[in-house]
Amino acid sequence: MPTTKKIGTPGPKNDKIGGVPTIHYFDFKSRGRGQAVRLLWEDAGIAYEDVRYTFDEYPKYKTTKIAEMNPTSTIPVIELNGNILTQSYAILRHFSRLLGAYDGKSEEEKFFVDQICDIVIDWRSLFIQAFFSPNKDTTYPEHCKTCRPDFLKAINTHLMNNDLSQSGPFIIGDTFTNADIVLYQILHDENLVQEERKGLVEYERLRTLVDGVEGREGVRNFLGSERYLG
Ligand SMILES: N[C@@H](CCC(=O)N[C@@H](CS)C(=O)NCC(=O)O)C(=O)O
Repeated sequence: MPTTKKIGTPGPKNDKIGGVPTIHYFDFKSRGRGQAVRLLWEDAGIAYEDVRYTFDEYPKYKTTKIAEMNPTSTIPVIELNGNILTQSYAILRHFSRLLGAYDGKSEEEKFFVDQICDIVIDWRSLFIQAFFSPNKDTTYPEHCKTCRPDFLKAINTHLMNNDLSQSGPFIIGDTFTNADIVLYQILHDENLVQEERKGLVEYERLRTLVDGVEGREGVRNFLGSERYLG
């Protein structure tokens, strides 16, 4: 049976999004696409219900409950007021719009947010392919030597060169967006933010971004709480 936990106390931000959402996702520490959605809610101070499936029990639910809710039969799946939301990046953008936050203001800023998010989408797909491969012992080290540095360099270069990134730690300087969340989450899941950012020594701009994300009140409280599972 999946575990269900109520997180937080419903407040004004829940009113803004129209209730208390439920997330269905793996019980995979504080990792994965679903965790990016949880992190946005944690940052915003949104109460939610956290339904977690172990990797062993998930196949049974994938073909039943999850398939009934989501035609692609993948997670995360969100329930909110009888509506079902699927596709994690669309979900993040949806909650950003509902909250009137987590996005750029001008078209130029919004484009840059989406552009970095798109790179992270590509990166995560290749990360998952290598990390969950039956030949992980060879595929993941290979990923860490080849694809991963390419993504790190590309994003670091974007942030070093784009004027929008110069006024603060985030992709859009002082403005925290959903692209910062997905970027932080892939860096976290690749174990690059742990152990004093050891994995980011060559990428100063990315270290600055990670410090900025972890310095946000909601994120800091989450990381220091028992809800953070590594
Ligand atoms: N584009 C989708 C991808 C969803 C996806 O592949 N989810 C993975 C977990 S992160 C999943 O459901 N894996 C189990 C499966 O496909 O059976 C999204 O962003 O939500």
